[in-house]
Amino acid sequence: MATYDVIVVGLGGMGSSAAYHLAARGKRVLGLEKFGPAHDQGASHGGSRITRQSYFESPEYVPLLLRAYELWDGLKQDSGRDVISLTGGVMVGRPESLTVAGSLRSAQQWGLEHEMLDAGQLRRRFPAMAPGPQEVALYEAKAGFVRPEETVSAHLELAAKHGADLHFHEPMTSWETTADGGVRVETASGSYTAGHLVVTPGPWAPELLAELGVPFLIERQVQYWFQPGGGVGPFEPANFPIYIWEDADGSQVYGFPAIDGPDGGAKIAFFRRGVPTTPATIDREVHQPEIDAMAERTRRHFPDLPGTFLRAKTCLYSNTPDEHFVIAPHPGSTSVTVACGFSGHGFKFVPVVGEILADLATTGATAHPIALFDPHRFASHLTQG
Ligand code: PYC
Repeated sequence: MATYDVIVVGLGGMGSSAAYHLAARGKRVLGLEKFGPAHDQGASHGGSRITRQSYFESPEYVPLLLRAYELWDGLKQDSGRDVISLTGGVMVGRPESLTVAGSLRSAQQWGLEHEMLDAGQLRRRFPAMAPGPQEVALYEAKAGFVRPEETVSAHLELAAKHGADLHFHEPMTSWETTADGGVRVETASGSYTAGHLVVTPGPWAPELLAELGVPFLIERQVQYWFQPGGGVGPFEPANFPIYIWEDADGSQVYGFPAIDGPDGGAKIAFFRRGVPTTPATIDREVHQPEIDAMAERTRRHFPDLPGTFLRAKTCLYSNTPDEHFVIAPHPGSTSVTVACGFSGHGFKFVPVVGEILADLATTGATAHPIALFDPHRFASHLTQG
């Protein structure tokens, strides 16, 4: 039976980062992953994820984002991979919308650089955009995108370089605490012990962490790529930022410039409003009425963008009821740490979540502010540990 300091179960965005941070601290790490490296079955794929600092979800995320940005830069340098690019970003909607008002609140509370643009200014700065007369935007130069597959690969490579054992196609079948205060993890091909277990299950949280009592909603989401009709120029990263655009009914779309060259198209997606599903039953096919609905919404904000439909790809969100994360010691065992429920906005935090998980796994505490992510907020049957 092999023995480690820490076993990390799930090597997607969060788990690969945790494995790296732990191994870089000199810990003996085993990483277990159900699929292959940087796979497309969960939520860490699709070529791009938004990053931004003026966080409309809550100003409480901002200190984590500031640290994440430092770590993104370090990851880019250490791995030599293009994991982050800052294109600037606009949060668009009516002034009172969550997207605009929430972003402004965070920017003001934390003194983050930003500009407010009215509809005319937005149209002049980014001619591909067609805001309505009552819409405004918060522009943030430090917004941009991160590359999920590159990021997972970078963390896995660096973790292995620091000595982590990484086992792919080897799902955990069970875990238990041991008499010496550690954990034993079983898989179909092995039995492993460690001082600590970190579980980063992504959309498999309802089955792997049912005892947390968090009412997760696993949601099917679709990412779409369209080739602009009037030429790609206005959508190139130099001319077009990442965006989140909220309509008067509160629905949001988000998207990116054409980041993969002249033929790669520009990605856009609805934020939330997906169909409840499970990783085992998700319909991975994308149907014509869905493409038509996305094209219609796209045309409203960017008249030239729907041009030609290129492709679409499903992914899975793991939503909590309040759309805030779960990052905490396991309520039932001090030798287990959990991170899940990233609710469709977690990837930009990947480096700092890895750092937090390494803190919790090695010392039981972290200096990062994570009170917002305590699972006790959902589970009335859990007693405060
Ligand atoms: O990660 O910031 C994000 C995001 C916004 C909309 C979709 N993802």
